[in-house]
Amino acid sequence: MNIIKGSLEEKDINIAIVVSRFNEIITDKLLKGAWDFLLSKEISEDKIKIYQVPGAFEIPLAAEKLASLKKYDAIIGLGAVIKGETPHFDFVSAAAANGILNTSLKYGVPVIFGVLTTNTIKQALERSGGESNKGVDCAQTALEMISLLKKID
Ligand code: INI
Repeated sequence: MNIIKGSLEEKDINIAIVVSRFNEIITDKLLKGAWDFLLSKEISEDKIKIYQVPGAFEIPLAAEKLASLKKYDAIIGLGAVIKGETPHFDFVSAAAANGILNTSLKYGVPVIFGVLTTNTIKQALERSGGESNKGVDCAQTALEMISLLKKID
């Protein structure tokens, strides 16, 4: 049985990160996690472009424009949607998830879903810290998918 897997060793690649400003205290940590991980894998700083959008709802549009340029090997969307008293949470989180998926499939480029959807800020803090950080996971997923796609034939 031969299982073909992506590696984390791709280095000469271009990555775009779209990070939302809403809940910045969380998204700053996700961004730092992703950034530090990519640098730890010897991807040079000038190969990583970071774009800020107002909220998670806007991530898909920026990701779509970036994907259409056919310049980036992967796009990472980072955001934090925290449940409030209204259904707004459901609309924003569903729009971000669907939009990111659609862009990924439309352009055949990995668009990584790094939007935390939590009930509380405490849960979001737990998932954006030093031990567990969705930004790190997403950067790893980006490298893995870039590598895997090259191996699919
Ligand atoms: N955007 C987020 O990224 N997280 C949230 O928790 C959030 N809440 O709760 O409202 C949020 N709203 C803004 C939204 O993403 C858009 O920026 C706004 O609706 C304008 O399109």
